[in-house]
Amino acid sequence: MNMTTNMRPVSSAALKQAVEQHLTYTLGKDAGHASVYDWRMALSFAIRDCIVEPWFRATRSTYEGQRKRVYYLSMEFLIGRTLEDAMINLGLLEAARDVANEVGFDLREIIEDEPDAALGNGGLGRLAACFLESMSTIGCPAFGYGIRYEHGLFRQRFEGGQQVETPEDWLTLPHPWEFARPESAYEIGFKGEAVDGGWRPAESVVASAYDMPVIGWQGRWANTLRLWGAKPTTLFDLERFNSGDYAAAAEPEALARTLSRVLYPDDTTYQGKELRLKQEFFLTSAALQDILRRFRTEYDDLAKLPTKVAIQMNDTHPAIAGPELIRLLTDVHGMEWSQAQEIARATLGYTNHTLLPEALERWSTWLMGNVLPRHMQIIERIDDDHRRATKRPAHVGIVRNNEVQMGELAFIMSHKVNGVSALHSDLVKKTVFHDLNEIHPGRIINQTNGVTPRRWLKLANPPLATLISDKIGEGWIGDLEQIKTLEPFAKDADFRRDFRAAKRTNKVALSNWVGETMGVKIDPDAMFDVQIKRIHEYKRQHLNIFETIALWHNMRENPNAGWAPRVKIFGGKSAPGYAVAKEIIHLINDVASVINSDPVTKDLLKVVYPPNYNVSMAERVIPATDLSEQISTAGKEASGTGNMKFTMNGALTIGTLDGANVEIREQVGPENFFLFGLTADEVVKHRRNVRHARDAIEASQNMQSVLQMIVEGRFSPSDPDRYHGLVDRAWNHDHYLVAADFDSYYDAQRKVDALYLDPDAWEEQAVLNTARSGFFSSDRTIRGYMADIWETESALVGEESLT
Ligand code: F55
Repeated sequence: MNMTTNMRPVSSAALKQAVEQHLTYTLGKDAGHASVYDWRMALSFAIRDCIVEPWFRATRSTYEGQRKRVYYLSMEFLIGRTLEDAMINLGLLEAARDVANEVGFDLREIIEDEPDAALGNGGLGRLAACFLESMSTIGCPAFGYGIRYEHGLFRQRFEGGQQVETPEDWLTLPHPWEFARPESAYEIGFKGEAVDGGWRPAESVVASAYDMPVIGWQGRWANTLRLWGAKPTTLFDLERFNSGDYAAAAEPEALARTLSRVLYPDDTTYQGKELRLKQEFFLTSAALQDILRRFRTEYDDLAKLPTKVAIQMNDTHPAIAGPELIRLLTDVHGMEWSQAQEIARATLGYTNHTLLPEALERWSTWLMGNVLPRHMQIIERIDDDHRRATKRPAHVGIVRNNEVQMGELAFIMSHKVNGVSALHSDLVKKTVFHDLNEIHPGRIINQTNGVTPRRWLKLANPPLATLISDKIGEGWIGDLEQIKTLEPFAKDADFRRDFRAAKRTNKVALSNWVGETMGVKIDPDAMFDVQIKRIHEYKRQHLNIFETIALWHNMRENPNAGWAPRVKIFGGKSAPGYAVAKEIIHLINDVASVINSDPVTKDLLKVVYPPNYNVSMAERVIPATDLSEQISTAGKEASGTGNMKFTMNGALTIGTLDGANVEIREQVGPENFFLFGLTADEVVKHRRNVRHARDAIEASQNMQSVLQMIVEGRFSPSDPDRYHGLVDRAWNHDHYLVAADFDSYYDAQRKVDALYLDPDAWEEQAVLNTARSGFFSSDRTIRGYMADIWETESALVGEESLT
């Protein structure tokens, strides 16, 4: 079979030859003894070879065209697997399948041998990965900058239903997608003292670059993800070694070893830990030094920086970029203060991903002054300048209560600040940055998130992707707006049948996987009702499990009332130190074991919670989902991006008016979305009533029964008191208004039941969800950033490709 990448046709035979060459000469393995790992490595190298040329071409074109470059600074890139994504974007999947079959392996097995690169916690990190892919697809010249964590997000196991964390070790085996660039290395200082217009650090490490190519759809363009690994500046402090202080002599090595060792596993609460601040500065300083070095090889006037460089800060984690850029421009390159400040501001943009107060980064002035003394001075001067220029009173500003407010710093040092959904951007203006918004009207804008349809539809859901392409051609893959041409087929009974068949194929595959990995039998004809995301009180997995208990209870009371059979599927990790989230996990698992062994409801209800939810698990579960749970307390979920993936894959959503749910409902039509719950405004008002939970529970027979069953120990018979704390919080400290929304949620679920029992009506709505998901492509989001923040243009305008 002949496959065409953009560069040149690659036949199965040619690919096979390339794979065998790598097996022999790169890996030194004999085909007769090669394992799945060996074939995976050989195939990865062969595919990687196909990326290198377009990668070079893109780099050359950017240099030659003197194009403006985008630099996306992020502490997290939640990439998942790379091999299949690369093969899909290069059009080599079928050729690879032939090769695998010929050498006696199943391509799926080879693909699944690759560990996930889990260099992120959740939505923020996965968004960064989708953005990289979209920037390559669109031809936006860009670099991602991040940290090459040796250990990504921890692995999750359940022991007695409780979360246990174990270290993740994706880098134990060689990583075929990276190119080490030891020649691109920068010294990163810490501590010491600020001296007259400069800084004498007391410790330092070296940031050493590792590059991963990021190939866009059809190989039209490729960008680079540059991850920094920490290396000791000197292996040994010789002076200390010679004086006999052996432990102190090894200190530089110790710091370097810890710096890029592990990803902080918190997705909301910031911790104020010194190592985290050092990691943030490590990433930011390495990136900025690299950016300025590259700029200076091409241009001589640093004043032109904002015309050729746009730097985006993914949340406040790299917000030290403001002071660091000023420091490099002034202390190192001799620019005058006010010009440096202007240049930095014109270059930087800041994306806000949360309003939760516990997530807003603040560093004590003591810690900041100790770890980054020169930056502390610069921050104070930025703060003074801003206060004077805007006549703000002394008690507001970046430095408040002996803490550096990183949100305020990022805002003041950026020319644009964006939220990630329409509702969220609105709330950003009204709440966290209310005052700054009045001082700088127009600086806050919205860029609603999106997800890449290559990974989240074409890769994850081959049955549906093929069906769509058969109907409307392949144009939707590179231009998701085209998917709206599917809309008329919602009325076509044959198409609905095929759409349903594609979903069923995915549900059968998921059922088999659940059976094999968890030993629980689930029925592919039951409704698959899914909530997968980090476990957090504001995301309200407890609302979902409470409703599950009520449903089970009512099914038992009246088993023949015409219930729609359901499988409740949960997935997600809790931050290791988040006790309440861990308790919710425990409860879900306890409820699952009771319900799954109940003979009365065995054909009506099952609850499954596969451990260690990650990107690869999402790719398995989302295409098999009928109902998407997006049930956060209104005003708390900045956007959500899982919600968009489900919509694309033809799931219906049950959700609150929160984050991007609002826009999903607008796009798919309110009649094709199950809405429930209080609005963001109502939530604020409701909380003023201190009895809000008590009143709601007393008015709800269902909710009372649920809490009664839990408190009696129905789900923890060996330890009946286990959930007394949880139930007490439901009555008395229900910050996320579970009780207030419970009845409305329960009722909406019964409407879901009714629709599911009418397959034709369900399928019509499901088709419309997919057909109207065009807005949620991250290609659209990136075009928005390019136009409104980065002021860059695609390098591919007027060109089909680079060839
Ligand atoms: C990670 C580290 C810290 Cl210190 C704080 C937050 C995080 C983090 O992972 N945040 C996160 O994932 N935020 C999410 O960003 C998504 C992309 O914009 C949103 O869709 C989602 O609503 C938001 O919670």
